[in-house]
Amino acid sequence: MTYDLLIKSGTVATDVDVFEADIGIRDGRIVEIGDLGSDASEVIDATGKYVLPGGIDSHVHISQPSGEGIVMADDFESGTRSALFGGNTTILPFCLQQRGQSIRQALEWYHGLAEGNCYTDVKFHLIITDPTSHVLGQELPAAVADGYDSFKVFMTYDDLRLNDAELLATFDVAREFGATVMVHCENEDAIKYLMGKHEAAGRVEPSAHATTRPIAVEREATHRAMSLAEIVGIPIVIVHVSNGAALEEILRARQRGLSVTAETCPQYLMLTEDDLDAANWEGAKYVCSPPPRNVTEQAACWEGIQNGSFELFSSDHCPFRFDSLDGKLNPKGARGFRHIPNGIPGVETRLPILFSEGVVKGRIDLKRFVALSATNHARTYGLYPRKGTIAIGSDADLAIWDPSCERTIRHRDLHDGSDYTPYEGLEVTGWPVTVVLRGKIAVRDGELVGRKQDGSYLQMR
Ligand code: DUC
Ligand code: ZN
Ligand code: ZN
Ligand code: ZN
Repeated sequence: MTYDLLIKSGTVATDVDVFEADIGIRDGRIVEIGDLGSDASEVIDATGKYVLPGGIDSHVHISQPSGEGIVMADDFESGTRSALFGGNTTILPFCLQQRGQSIRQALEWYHGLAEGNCYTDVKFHLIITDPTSHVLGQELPAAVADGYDSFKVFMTYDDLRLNDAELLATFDVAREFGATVMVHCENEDAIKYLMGKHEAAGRVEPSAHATTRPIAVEREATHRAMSLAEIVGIPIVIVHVSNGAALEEILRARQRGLSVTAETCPQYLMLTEDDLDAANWEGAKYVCSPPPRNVTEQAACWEGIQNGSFELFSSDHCPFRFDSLDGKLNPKGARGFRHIPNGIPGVETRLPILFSEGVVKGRIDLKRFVALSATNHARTYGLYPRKGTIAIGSDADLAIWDPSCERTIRHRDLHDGSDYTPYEGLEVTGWPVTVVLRGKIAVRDGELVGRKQDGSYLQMR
């Protein structure tokens, strides 16, 4: 058989198996796996390398309107380029319904931004902020029928949050039409109370971001979101879990029989609230929500990764610049913790960090790495088995990793539109050197060869 592309002699891993094999690709799909000779238009020698499913990052913010005229540091072009260099072939960014906007308007605008500007495949989650009876009765069911079958809701932020009645009503639409709901769990009233206390005491520096959003704020909201899901009778995804207490709530809910999918992110393994104390307002570089915690909670998150309590490991890439550019992008350095946009870049560093800190340091094996980086995302959001695995018939989305490549993470080497990385100076072992998107080489030995027209929108229905 002749292949368009043949990847020879690599160590292939899925979420259940690790084996030496060649992978034969034709018309963008994997057509054979085994000992396949050399009859191909192009051959990649993967001896000594790991051949893994292309990463799927199911929690990414790109070009999301962020209030106060703030513009995110990544559009689809830079965001998907950065994702690609980090070993990803699919990302799932959020299409925000702004208050007063129809879901159709939001989708048209967001598709317009993505069209022709993606180096990876993409599929959108919706963010529902305005669950009027028209939205819940007509717009959302129509969107779900068109394949927009996952949405995020927020319990915090004035511009985004839903109250409990709105959460229940939105969950009910998900139940009726078979959509997947992701919830950002933080108690807004408690945050507001603490913000008032902090400001009255003159505390406006970045570290106040962490102390106004303590663990109890997240734990309570996590419990409440799951209780509401239980009342409605839907499965639920709890995103960006930052600590052991929230995870314990999740385990208890599972014991009661609720289906909960749990996600954590690199920042909760690698950063702490002490990073927010950095001098010269540089603590703003670590402002994300929920905030980084402490080493005890880092260990709890690692344990959840190791024992399978977390199915998903996502970046929550939400990039803002630290310094402003042409006055257009609200800088992270803006004075007053309330005005620092919440979110940090990380779509390119997610997998190298998990590989180095997880696989190389012996905390997880390669199969768990694949599950956390790709397979479980595909299963959770309806992309499996087309995406997220290495199998005959699946899209040939592959990342070829050099497991012994040693690198120091430097912002200047990354490909996103922000002006810093929170992981500057972190030494990692292992990097995805070649990335294949639907059978086309997109990154070859660290060089971009893909084009921004190569990514597709994943219309699954
Ligand atoms: N929630 C996210 O999911 N990302 C960034 C900020 C936030 O609050
Ligand atoms: Zn969130
Ligand atoms: Zn997010
Ligand atoms: Zn730069």
